[in-house]
Amino acid sequence: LPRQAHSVALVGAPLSRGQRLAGLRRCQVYDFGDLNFTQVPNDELYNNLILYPRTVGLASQVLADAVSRALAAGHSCVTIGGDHSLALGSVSGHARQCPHLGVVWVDAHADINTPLTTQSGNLHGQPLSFLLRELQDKVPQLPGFSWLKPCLSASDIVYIGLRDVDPAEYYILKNYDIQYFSMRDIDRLGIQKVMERTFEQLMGRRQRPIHLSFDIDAFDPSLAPATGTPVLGGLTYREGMYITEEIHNTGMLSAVDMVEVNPLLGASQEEVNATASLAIDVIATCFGQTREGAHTAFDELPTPS
Ligand code: HAR
Ligand code: MN
Ligand code: MN
Ligand code: MN
Repeated sequence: LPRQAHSVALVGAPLSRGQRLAGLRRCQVYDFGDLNFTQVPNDELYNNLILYPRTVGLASQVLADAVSRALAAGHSCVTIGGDHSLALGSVSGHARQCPHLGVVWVDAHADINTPLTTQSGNLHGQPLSFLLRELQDKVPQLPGFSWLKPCLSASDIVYIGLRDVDPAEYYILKNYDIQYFSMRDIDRLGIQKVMERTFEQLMGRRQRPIHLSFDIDAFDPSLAPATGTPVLGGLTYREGMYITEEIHNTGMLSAVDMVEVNPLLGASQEEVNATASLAIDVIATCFGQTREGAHTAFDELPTPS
């Protein structure tokens, strides 16, 4: 059973064509390992609305191969975006190695519009519709997407942090019985119960590898201002750390996406830095950083001579 490996592969995925603002790049963690995504020439709108289908489709295909290779080599894989359309690739590549994975999707948004329900035309609001088996009769074939096979069932997904859900997305969540914990649910239950129920849903019957897809806009905009679609009333720092501590503690974390950190959108360098270091704390906590300090070895107190 693949579980959290003791080495981590970092894949930089500077994909920005799944939304319409320029500038989404990976956070500054390492200066190497960005995939080479190319803008497909003459990438015309699909249906007069959807932006860059061929560019996003091709980049996701390249990312799927990279994630799959990293996992096959025995690493856990962190994909540093980039916008959330890259989950098309990271989840597909992960599922190639771990067909029974479960997804924890931490986000203000549900990102499950179909190409026929999207209002914005941005693909970062749609990745889960392409990945979900149950939705395939509702999803048209987009140019650049022929490689993509749906690899998730509705019961394989749990959302945390929702507070900006479109009408068609709400219809999908309800009709396909997808488990979600909105900010309101976090207010009611508290983050501890939310995490208990998350793992009950995903691992109640058997252990399975976890894919954490973490959109930085899940946090409150006061903490993560440098992002394209901030929504008031998001996660506190403590809730975010509790989520990732608990995910680490399962021992089953296999892949992480960190997405929608956009340095061009901070009002100041301080805002950009705050957003980036928050993203770093999320990733570090996923891999064992604790608020109690237990991750740093310390063997012996010095004795006065
Ligand atoms: N639901 C809206 C749409 O479909 C907004 C989604 C966008 N934003 C994101 N994704 N950052 O989580 O366009
Ligand atoms: Mn998202
Ligand atoms: Mn979002
Ligand atoms: Mn550990």
